[in-house]
Amino acid sequence: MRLLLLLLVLGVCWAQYDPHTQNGQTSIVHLFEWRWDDIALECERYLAPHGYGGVQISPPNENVVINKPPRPWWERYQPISYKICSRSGNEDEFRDMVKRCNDVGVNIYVDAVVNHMCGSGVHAGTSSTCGSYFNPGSRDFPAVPYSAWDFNDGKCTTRSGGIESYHNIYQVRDCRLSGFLDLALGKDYVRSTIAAYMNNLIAMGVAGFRIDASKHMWPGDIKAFLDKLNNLNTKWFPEGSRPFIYQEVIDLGGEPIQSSEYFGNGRVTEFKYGTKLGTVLRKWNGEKLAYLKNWGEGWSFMPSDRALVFVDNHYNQRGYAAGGPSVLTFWEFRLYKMAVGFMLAHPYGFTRVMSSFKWPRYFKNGQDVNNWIGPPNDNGVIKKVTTINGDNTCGNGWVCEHRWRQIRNMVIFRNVVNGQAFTNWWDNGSNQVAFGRGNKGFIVFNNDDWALSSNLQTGLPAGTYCDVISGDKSGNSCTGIEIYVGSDGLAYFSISNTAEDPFIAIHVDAKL
Ligand code: QV4
Ligand code: CA
Repeated sequence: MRLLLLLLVLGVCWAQYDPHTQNGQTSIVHLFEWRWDDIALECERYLAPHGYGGVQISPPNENVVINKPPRPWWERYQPISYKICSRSGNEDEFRDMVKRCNDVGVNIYVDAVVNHMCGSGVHAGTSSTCGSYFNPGSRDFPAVPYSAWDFNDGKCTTRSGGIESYHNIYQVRDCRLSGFLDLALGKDYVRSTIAAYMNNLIAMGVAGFRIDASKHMWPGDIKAFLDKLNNLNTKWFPEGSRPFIYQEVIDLGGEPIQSSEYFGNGRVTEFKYGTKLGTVLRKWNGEKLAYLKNWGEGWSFMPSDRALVFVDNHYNQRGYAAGGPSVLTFWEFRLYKMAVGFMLAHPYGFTRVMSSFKWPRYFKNGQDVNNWIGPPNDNGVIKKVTTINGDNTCGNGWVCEHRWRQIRNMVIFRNVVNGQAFTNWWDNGSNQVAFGRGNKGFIVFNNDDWALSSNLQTGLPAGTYCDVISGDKSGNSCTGIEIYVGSDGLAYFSISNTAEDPFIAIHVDAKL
């Protein structure tokens, strides 16, 4: 009885940290700015067959339209109402996407922008994705509805009404972030309204939420609306499943607000992860791969079971401050593939892969002045993701990092080694390292300026393995490098420092 109670309590406590991914899948992908009809197709034709467990989608609710063609991507972070109506599609298309993705075992996670509405300086009118009227000046959002009572104007004590210091926790929570009208989350009406929006999505079948700008909401206020959420739809999820929650808190240290304040509500984005990994792979500040031996909590990251990790996100890939210049992106594809490969091989955290669109980067005084530019579009209508024949890459300006062979195969690697310990670490004291995951997988990196050639203990059963970085296993042959593991678990690795991808990964599902 006591054990049962304990299990019950544990089960309940654990629930919101569990992404509820299906079929042993262990990673999600952010399909940034994709259309709902394209995501539905991608779930069926690519994500499910290649082991992706879910998709983080862009905010699905109505937002302000900034009429500056090609329209900034960031207009979607200025809500006007909770109608499911955005540049990615309407409610019918949204429902169709959730159903089709769920039907093939790929979950949908919604980016929930609930700290604020649009900017205070936006003109009143109907320039919104569904045409709903709004008036920021009088705090009127009749399509929700919200009115002046529902904002924090009275609670914020700065002269400007905006956040002036990140060292004052009251300002950060109660004042306007970049001018956005700050919702009064202390009010039950606001909490209930937000919960109703999220419950509407849960009923449609979504599996969880990224909570945007969580640092700017009191942890207790977030808890209050999360407590009002229903369990996931039993058409696809086990009875009693709680929505998966990950909160966007940028905590790089040095501020009074810390990620740990939010652990009670769910997971938290670990921004130190990509910042540090980028620094190490770039060999800045005397860093080297050998130092990754105690990667994770050893680097003063949050506990692994609270962390949502990623190499880059939609914000810091554009050079915005959250992480700084060390953050690696698809623009630096060689190091980027190594970073994502390392992340997916390493047991720390729950992993999110980024999938981007290209924009015309243009630097003035070291600043990318085009980083606001929105997704590929025709007169404002988001372009479809086209896939190039014969090859699996994407066209029309979509980068599709998640389809790059090295990344896609490491997503599969992570599924194969799931639950296995971090084992057989090896390093040369410099930038050549290797590690295994129990007796299921092994990975070797060479980021030195000279060749790697070593006999290493892989921990794997004897046999011939296909390197899933340089190629694929197809039938009983391998289109890339082959690795021979002896009966003692040892294998010889040779990686040139000028190799296209200077790393090798093998696992038991790619054994020939
Ligand atoms: C401008 C000035 C402000 C001024 C304001 C007055 O810059 O100083 O106070 O006018 O009205 C856009 C513009 C921004 C403009 C603002 C208001 O870029 O210049 O302010 O609109 O009109 C995204 C973009 C923002 C964008 C926003 C809304 O990144 O540039 O702002 O969408 O359109 C902190 C937080 C963290 C947050 C990050 C941006 O701790 O939580 O700032 N990150 C998340 C998302 C991010 C998103 C938001 C939060 C906001 O990852 O993508 O902002 O929802 O670090
Ligand atoms: Ca706030």
